[in-house]
Amino acid sequence: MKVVSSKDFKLEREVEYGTPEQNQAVKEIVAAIKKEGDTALLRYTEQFDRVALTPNQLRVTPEELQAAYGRVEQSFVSAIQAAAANIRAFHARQKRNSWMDLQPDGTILGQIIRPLKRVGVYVPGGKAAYPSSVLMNVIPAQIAGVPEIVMVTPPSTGGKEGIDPYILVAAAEAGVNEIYRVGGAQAVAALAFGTESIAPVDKICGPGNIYVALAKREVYGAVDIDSIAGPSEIVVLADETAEPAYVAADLLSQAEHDEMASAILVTPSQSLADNVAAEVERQLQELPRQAIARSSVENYGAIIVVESMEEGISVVNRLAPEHLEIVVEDPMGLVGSIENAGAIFLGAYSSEPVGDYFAGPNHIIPTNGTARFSSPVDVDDFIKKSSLIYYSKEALLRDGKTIIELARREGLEGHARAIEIRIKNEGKGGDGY
Ligand code: HSO
Ligand code: ZN
Repeated sequence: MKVVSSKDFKLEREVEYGTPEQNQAVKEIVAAIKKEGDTALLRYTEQFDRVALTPNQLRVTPEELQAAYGRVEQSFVSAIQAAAANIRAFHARQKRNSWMDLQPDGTILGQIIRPLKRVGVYVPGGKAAYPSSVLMNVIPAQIAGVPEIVMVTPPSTGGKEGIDPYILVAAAEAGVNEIYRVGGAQAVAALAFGTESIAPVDKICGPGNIYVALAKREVYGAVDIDSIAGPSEIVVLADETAEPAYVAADLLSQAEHDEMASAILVTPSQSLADNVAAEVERQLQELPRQAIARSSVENYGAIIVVESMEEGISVVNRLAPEHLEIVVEDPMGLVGSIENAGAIFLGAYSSEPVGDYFAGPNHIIPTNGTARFSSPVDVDDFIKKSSLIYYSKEALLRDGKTIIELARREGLEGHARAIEIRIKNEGKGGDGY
């Protein structure tokens, strides 16, 4: 892992928008699903996933869901249950209530908070098929009160046996029982527009490959989508009190996600920098996903030596990382200076995987610098609000002239008259003025 001074560090970000061919393919798939429904969905599933299904095989049966429990360890079920309980408790604190403000003149203003009615969660296959992400998408939606949560996942995430049983168990534990064995852009389009077998949803969330990401962009507007997640990122801000082996392990924990994941150490301590570099190399040798993690740290990783902790903080704020670990003598003393970070882990024992799996906060967190303006997934992502306005006659007569002034300034005489007709009819002396 390269050790550089802050002056030599250049921040490079890449967002994948897909090749023109990929964009074209996704447009075609979405259009076909919209037009042909199940017929196109089954055709693409056969073409891309090499699984031939009939319409009534699309949905996972209750027996299959139950059978998945027999294919996983009981210790896994207990672990998922314990994680789910923590994630529920954390997200329960985010629930908002509708509110009304009744003013002395009788005016009532407020917001009605309602859950979305139907949400679709995409669960990818391949190296990013994480049961933990099922919990992180489903639980906030449930706490928001979403009555219908459906899941789609490619038909062979568990190889020849069908869907990965760990994914099915996580879904069942989270309380999802409407699951369809479809993936890719075709699954996203089916969720957005509906087919004979799958009713359309209001929002689609969950990570996926480039085709899934492009399909989500393509259907956005017809339905809501979550943000398009980039590769995982971790920044560790540490001083000389940090244990190099722990820091190296935490950097590698995110580097192993993806060749394009980014793991960065920022420190004013040259000796910590050198020791972490050596530790990363030592631990890499033993890591099962060495090839992925090595490629990540070599291409997107860095150890940045800064002049001071103040400079370190400013580097962190510019990076705006998905995950930030503050491993210094007094982490609480620094936390107030961190303006941009999706999740902040404090001290030597708050290792990043604690948050990935267990503590309770969501692990779907803004990447690619977007923590500057956005937040981790939470209950608010699954609600909508309606404004509530009640004006009494007295309030309208009082404010009417002001409203008319604003309407005429915009050249909207119809707006002005909607108010004026009431003032004329009901105001003092009949003309209202
Ligand atoms: N660190 C990932 C989430 C995850 N980690 C899932 C393990 N499983 C989000 O950046
Ligand atoms: Zn992770």
